[in-house]
Amino acid sequence: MTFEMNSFSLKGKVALVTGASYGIGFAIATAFAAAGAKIAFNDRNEEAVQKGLASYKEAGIEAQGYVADVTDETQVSSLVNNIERDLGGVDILVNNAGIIKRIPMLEMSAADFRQVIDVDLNGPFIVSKAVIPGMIEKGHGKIINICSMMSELGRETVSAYAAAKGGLKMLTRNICSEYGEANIQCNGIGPGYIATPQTAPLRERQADGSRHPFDQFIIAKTPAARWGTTEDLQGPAVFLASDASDFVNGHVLYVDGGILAYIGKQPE
Ligand code: NAP
Ligand code: GCO
Repeated sequence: MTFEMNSFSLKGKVALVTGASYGIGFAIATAFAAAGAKIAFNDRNEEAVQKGLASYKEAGIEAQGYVADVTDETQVSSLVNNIERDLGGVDILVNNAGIIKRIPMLEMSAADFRQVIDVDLNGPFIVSKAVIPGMIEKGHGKIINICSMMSELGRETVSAYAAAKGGLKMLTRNICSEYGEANIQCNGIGPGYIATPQTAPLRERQADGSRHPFDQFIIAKTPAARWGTTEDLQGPAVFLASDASDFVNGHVLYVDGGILAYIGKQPE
């Protein structure tokens, strides 16, 4: 078959992006809309959903927003049923909703650790489980799990997040292994350090106006010498959601400006 740019089109596809009223999820959903998809998103509360709806409207996108916590199986089941009623069955799922708690491991309570695992790992399991039967029925499906540098690397204070995102990488491979035969492709995107509210504390200016030491560290550790933007994730997400990636399965595509390829700057 000859290659057509049309392979990247998402025309008529129904996409659910979780936790997408702003940040990375919002950027991915707007790119999907530009590629022709119908957009559904959820957030934890009505206020966030309303804010999200206003942002989509401003971007000229007619998105459907729903209140649903990804850790709650009953709410997720209603979410998926409501999307089917309003837009049709889900063709593309992006497990984007996530949280981080930056606490040294010895000071972290088991409750905090569990909460991060619950949102970042159990959430993608619960939402994927809810959409896979419909994808099997349709004969196709795309699942994109938003992983992290912490799917590969550790650092001080993020033990729960790293455990969850490392687990998410393996959940990705396992969904591929179990449902590849049903023409479902499950891949991950591993963003590098992206400027969003989640990373805002790491970029705060110091009292003297200088850059946060972590901010300087990331610039030095990234061959691209900058933080990523949410837009940097749009092309890779459209690729993994489209027919152009139909034989790409169980892969994590790191979109990190080269961080994982680089040993780091030698001391002066
Ligand atoms: P963000 O700005 O904090 O946005 C996360 C979104 O998830 C928010 O809309 C949040 O809603 C929602 N959410 C949290 N818990 C939820 C739940 N239980 N149910 C439904 N929605 C929930 O984060 P981001 O930076 O855009 O990150 C998005 C994803 O990318 C996350 O999985 C994150 O771990 C991952 N990631 C981020 C970076 C980065 O550098 N920013 C890098 C790699 C990976 P609320 O507003 O209600 O909290
Ligand atoms: C941190 C950051 C990271 C990023 C991202 C990297 O504290 O180190 O928040 O975990 O958010 O996931 O890919």
